This record gives sequence, structure tokens and C-alpha cells, in this order.
Amino acid sequence: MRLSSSFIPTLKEIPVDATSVSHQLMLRASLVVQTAAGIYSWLPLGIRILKKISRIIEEEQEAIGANQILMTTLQPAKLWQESGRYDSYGEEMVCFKDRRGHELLYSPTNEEQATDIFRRFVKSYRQLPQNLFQIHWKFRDEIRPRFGIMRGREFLMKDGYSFDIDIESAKKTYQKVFNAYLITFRRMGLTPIPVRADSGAIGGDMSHEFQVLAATGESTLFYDSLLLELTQASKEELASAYAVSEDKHDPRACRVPEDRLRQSRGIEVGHIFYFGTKYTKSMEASVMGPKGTPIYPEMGSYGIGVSRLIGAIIEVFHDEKGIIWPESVAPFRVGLVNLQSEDTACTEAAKDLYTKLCALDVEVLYDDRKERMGVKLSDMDLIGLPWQILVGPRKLADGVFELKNRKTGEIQVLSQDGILNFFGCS
Ligand code: P5A
Repeated sequence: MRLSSSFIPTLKEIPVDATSVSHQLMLRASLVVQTAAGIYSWLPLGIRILKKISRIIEEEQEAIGANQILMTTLQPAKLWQESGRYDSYGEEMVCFKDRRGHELLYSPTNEEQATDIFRRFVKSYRQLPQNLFQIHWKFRDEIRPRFGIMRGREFLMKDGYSFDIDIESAKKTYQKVFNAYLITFRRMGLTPIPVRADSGAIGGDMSHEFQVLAATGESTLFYDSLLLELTQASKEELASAYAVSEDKHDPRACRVPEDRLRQSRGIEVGHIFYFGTKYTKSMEASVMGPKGTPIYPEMGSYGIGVSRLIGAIIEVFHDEKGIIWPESVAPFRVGLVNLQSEDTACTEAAKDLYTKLCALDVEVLYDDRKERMGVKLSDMDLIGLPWQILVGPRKLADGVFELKNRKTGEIQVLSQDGILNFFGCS
């Protein structure tokens, strides 16, 4: 994509009302723009990152056999009246009436709706297990929206809902999702710490949060340093690991040997719940069991804060110049900067390289603007693409380009073939 014709309106100044680093950088790099308190519109760079994150989540959900659906953002209140949550959920839920006087609500979560879809189609235990997920917008009228999209009122969530024949099978599903979450977050460059948690408004008696360690996190965590090893485990190791050990994951119980106890701040990027038959019973979602009598499937629900993840990733990966995206979620893999747009040789060489990189399917953001070199370089650092190719007259006279690693600052000097080889093969 050419920067001159794209909508990436970066800001030089730090917005005054942005208090966290990720909030400041998201506004400055023009990922989002605030529409109202806790409500943000997404701009082109932001959308590209949301898509990258969503794709990783989709791949890991598909890998464990979950099926993607897309529910509505508006739900009839009567579904929540059936489950009994309509009155208990509280003021975070926004409700209103349509012109016919029917009560609707904007989804803060979708356990009821998923249970309703399930009960319409699944009639026999032979159709179990089922695991449905979506990636969709939620609205929660948070009392104190803050840190930009990290605690927003409107936010993007991956929410999954599983239905199993019995407790044993439901716990296996829970474990599968648990493992998939570790892999999902790791693919984004993060080190997730699973922590035993309260189930709150969702309900149930088993629940884990996935926390990303970051100095600016909202939660204080005590954790077993062994957990960091667990998060490094391979897919195969995870598949053969332990049931979820409740003691080991309960830092608040402090049953961890002192030399392994660590304290940090954390950002909750995921939260999973097992709550048995809470919704299937209250919403009469029974299926015919193996003995010919109806049974109520055992349920779990599984959330990932998709939009919050962008803030969490930035909190972990940034420096004083801007964002440093891990390759897997970067909006583009490389930024191509023409340092001298007045110089015909530079412009020709940059254009040629751009065309060739695009032909190799490399995602390139080409800064072809007629801007000062300093502005281009600081914008590129702010946006934080993993690689920068700098096209300048002096190096070009020797037939080479500079390839800069945004994270390390390391510069390699390469010919056009060297660059193409680097991106085509690595
Ligand atoms: C699980 C899926 C649920 O809602 N029902 C469906 C369950 N869980 S949760 O913990 O309440 O939310 C899941 C994840 O969503 C993110 N999140 C938020 N992100 C941004 N702004 C918010 N206000 C917000 N609230 C929740 C978190 O990452 C959370 O783990």
C-alpha cells in the first residue's frame, strides 16, 4: 500500500487525555479514533491488526474443532429473562425497546443466544459435543472506561460456547480450549499466565483468566515461575499435559514455594468458564440421552479480548519511538521508505522494489510521500512495522539498500536481490 494514498493520519503530539502508553500510541499511530467515552472507531492500520489477531484465533479454534458462527449484536430480552440474567446482570447491559415495544439488548456476552441456537438444532446426545465461536462486537456500559480500547464500552471479543454430554467430557473440552489459548497468545508473541479466577456474572465454579505480564496492567498477579515454562511448551507437550491443576494455578492461595513465587502486573486478555447446566437447564435445552431420557448438556464459555489484545501487545512491545509489532500481528511486514522523494534514482528504485515485493506477496507499506526524511523515519518508527527498507541516494549509488530491524535497530546493507531473497525466502 502506498502511504500517499492511504488513510494513516499519524499524530506528532501525545493526546492529552491518553494516560497509558498503548492508548497514546494507538491514537498517534492512527489505529483508532475516539467517538465517545470508551467507544472507538477503527482506522485502516487498526483493522489490519484486528484481522491478523482474529485470523490466529480462528486458526487455533478450528484446530480444536470449534465452528465459527456470527450471532447478532442485538438480542431479544426474553432470552435473558429465560436464563434469569436479565434482572441480575446489572447496569453494564444496555437495553431498549423497538417500535413494537419489544425489549432488546446490545450483547454484553452471548451465552443465552448460543444456547438458543443450540437447542433449536441439537436434539440427541449423538450430536454432542458442539463448540461454537464467533468474533463480534460487545457493548458493556463500563462504569469507568479507560486506557482506550483496553477497557472500552464497545469492544471486539472472541466468544465460544461448548456443549458436552457429561462433566468429564466438558472438562476435556475446557482443557482443550485452555491449551489452544496458550498457543494462540504465544503466536502473538505474548507469554500468557493462566490464573484461577472468579466466574462473576457468567457463573459456574471453574474459571481461568489468561494474563499478560505488563507493568501497566490493571491486575496484580502472584504466580508460580513454573508457569512461564508451561507457556513455552510445544503443542504436542500441551496436548499430553496435566489436567488443569487447581492448586498450581492459584497464586492467591500462595501454595507456591517461595523461591518460585513471582509478582507482576497483568492484563487479562482471555477468560474461560465451566458452568455446567446453568443455561441448558434454565433455558430447557435438553437433548435425548443414551438411556432414552432427556439430559442437560454441560456448558463452558471462552472469551478473548480481541481489541484489548492490541493494547496489551503494544504495552509489551514498544520503545520511546513507538510500537514494535511482532511479525505475526503487524499490519504490514515491511515499511519501504524513499528518503529522497525529489531524487529520480531513489524514486525509481523504491518503486521497482515495491512492485517486486508486492509480486512476492510481501505486505509492504510504501512511504512515497513528498515529506521530509525525518518525518518519514519517525512515522515509520511510530507505526512499528518489523522491518524498514531505506532507499537513500548514497547507498543507492553503490547499488544497495538499508534493511533495518525495528526491534533491534540492526541494519543490514543489501542489494535488491538480497532484499527480495530475504523477504521471499524468510
Ligand atoms: C466468555 C465468552 C465472557 O464474557 N462470555 C463469553 C464470557 N467473559 S469476560 O471475561 O467477561 O470477557 C472476555 C474477555 O473480553 C475482554 N473484555 C474487554 N475488553 C475490552 N473492554 C472491556 N470492557 C472488556 N471486558 C472484557 C477481556 O479480555 C476478557 O477476558
